[in-house]
Amino acid sequence: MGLTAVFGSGAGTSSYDDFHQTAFILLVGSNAAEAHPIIFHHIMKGVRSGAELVVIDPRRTLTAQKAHEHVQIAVGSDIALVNAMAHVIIRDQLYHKDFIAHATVGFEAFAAQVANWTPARAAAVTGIPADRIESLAKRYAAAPCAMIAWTLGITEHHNAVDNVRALINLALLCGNVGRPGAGLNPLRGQNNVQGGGDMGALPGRLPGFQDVTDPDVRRKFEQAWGTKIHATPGFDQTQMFRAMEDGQLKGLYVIGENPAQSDANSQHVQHLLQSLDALVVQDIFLTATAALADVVLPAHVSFAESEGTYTNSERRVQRVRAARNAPGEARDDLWITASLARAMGHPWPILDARQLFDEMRHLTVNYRGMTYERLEALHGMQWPVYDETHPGSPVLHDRLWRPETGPKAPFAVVEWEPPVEHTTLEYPFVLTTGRRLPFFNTGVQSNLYEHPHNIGEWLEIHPDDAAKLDIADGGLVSVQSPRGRVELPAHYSLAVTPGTVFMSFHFPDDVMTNDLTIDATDPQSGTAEFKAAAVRLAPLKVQEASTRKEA
Ligand SMILES: Nc1nc2c(c(=O)[nH]1)N[C@H]1C(S)=C(S)[C@@H](COP(=O)(O)OP(=O)(O)OC[C@H]3O[C@@H](n4cnc5c(=O)[nH]c(N)nc54)[C@H](O)[C@@H]3O)O[C@H]1N2
Ligand SMILES: Nc1nc2c(c(=O)[nH]1)N[C@H]1C(S)=C(S)[C@@H](COP(=O)(O)OP(=O)(O)OC[C@H]3O[C@@H](n4cnc5c(=O)[nH]c(N)nc54)[C@H](O)[C@@H]3O)O[C@H]1N2
Ligand SMILES: [Mo]
Repeated sequence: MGLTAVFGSGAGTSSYDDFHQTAFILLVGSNAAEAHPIIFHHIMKGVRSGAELVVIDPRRTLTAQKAHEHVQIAVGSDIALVNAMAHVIIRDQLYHKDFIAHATVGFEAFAAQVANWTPARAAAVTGIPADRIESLAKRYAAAPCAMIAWTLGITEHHNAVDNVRALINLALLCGNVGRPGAGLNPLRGQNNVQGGGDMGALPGRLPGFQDVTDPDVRRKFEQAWGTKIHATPGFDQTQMFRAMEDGQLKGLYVIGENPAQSDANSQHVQHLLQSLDALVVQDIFLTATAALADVVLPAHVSFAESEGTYTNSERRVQRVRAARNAPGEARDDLWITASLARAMGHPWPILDARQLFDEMRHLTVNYRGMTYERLEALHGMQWPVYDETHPGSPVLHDRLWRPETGPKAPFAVVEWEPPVEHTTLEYPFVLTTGRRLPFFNTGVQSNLYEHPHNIGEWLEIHPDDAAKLDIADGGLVSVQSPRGRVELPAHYSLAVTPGTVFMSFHFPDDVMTNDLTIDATDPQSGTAEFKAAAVRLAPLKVQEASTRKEA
């Protein structure tokens, strides 16, 4: 959303190689060492070539431990920090005047607003001393080129888009976009998140991010597909659940997702899923969501048994091949979808992935010049690829550096807001949630195997907090938010600061982390504030513990 608003496309602007040649890497709200190991390998390659690495994270993660500087910021205070960095850069005239004049709009209004964000004011909000903010700003501005990368610490907040816009402001200020070693990179969580977006799996977009409200775009697809396309965007996932609340939406078809355990405020989500007239779940495992379904479509064809393409965080489209045959009568998702269409009276042929790819690339400028042959010969290609002689695009928005005119990149005025749920005497701790290296999301794909680390969920708590509450290391605690309560062992950790606790959401069958999280969402992106909820903690004696399983 944030990148689209500024540059017209929602994708990382540079390549993994740019991490190797950059002078400065600002990694914000991202535990890349545990959650993006491949990109982190590229980041560390850059560090070995001399880049300075700064990690902004409320926790001292594995990633933070590898950084030259760890900025251990208060949860939900990134905008205050970044606005103050911009304040210093503008006050000391360290910004890129020519780039701003040529390629951007809105600088004056932005400068006027960040003038109010002195490092002293930001220090009070972020917990980072003013002199460290000054120094960070000056080092970022002095770097000949710098990369900014971010993930969920930025986007899983109720003001996610503002968080992203603040980071884009910083890059625009120093001309750190559209040239080698500089760029803005939202690291993609799952192997094909970018590809899903590229294919139009967004409520208002057709393949290639083409806008469904544009009549010319609709006409093109209507001709190709022989069908009428609605001019209004559909619901995003958050809106779907709101529409269920209002009784407007009565049927849901879930493919490859486990929302009963992965969505915030899950008691409420499960209640809504149960109230549907029809819930259809298509998954390779019988998930908690599938357990609530009226119909389960077993899609027993995993990534290792599929043909097709994935698009990664640097917009590189790569071929994947079936490494083994699917078992028994297992069907792939494509076969199931086409068969459903036929059962509904539409004569869809069963196409293979390559035929679909060819259809799509002729309708999509970004993919036009890609063929399966070229993808194989070139080890994947980075979109846009305009024709079959075009080499692909390692860097986006380089036109901002050329004399030609075109849309300019707007600065945004963004105000800091604290997380929706404030801590109170009743709920005095901030719970932030995220990932741990050996496990994947709701655990459906990572909890079935025997593994020494497979020890279940635990709460990370600072020993000072634990001492005050008489919580033993390894002792059982209850964690309660205004929405729900869980019980789990607590472990002392110096990675969190006093007042903040951390849990993953990898073991929902035993500890339903998302019973605690808040479903406040960003109004533009629809993303929930998974990264900040207010909770209270209490030690439990073993005999008091009433585990979910017993219940
Ligand atoms: N091993 C493993 N890898 C994964 C996954 C997995 O489940 N397991 N899941 C994949 C998916 S779907 C995704 S989206 C990615 C996510 O990858 P990441 O975003 O790196 O993972 P998280 O641990 O959710 O959150 C990142 C960091 O944000 C920090 N944070 C929390 N609040 C704030 C804040 O207010 N400001 C800042 N600056 N930081 C904050 C947390 O302390 C945490 O270290 O990982 C992907 N990779
Ligand atoms: N508390 C908390 N909650 C979070 C987050 C957080 O940081 N904290 N992060 C959020 C984020 S970033 C994400 S991405 C979500 C993830 O939430 P989900 O996507 O709901 O979680 P997964 O466990 O990855 O579920 C993926 C499902 O896809 C199925 N699957 C895998 N391959 C295939 C296939 O080829 N075909 C079909 N049909 N199915 C397949 C798997 O079996 C699994 O059931 O969780 C969100 N929830
Ligand atoms: Mo994700």
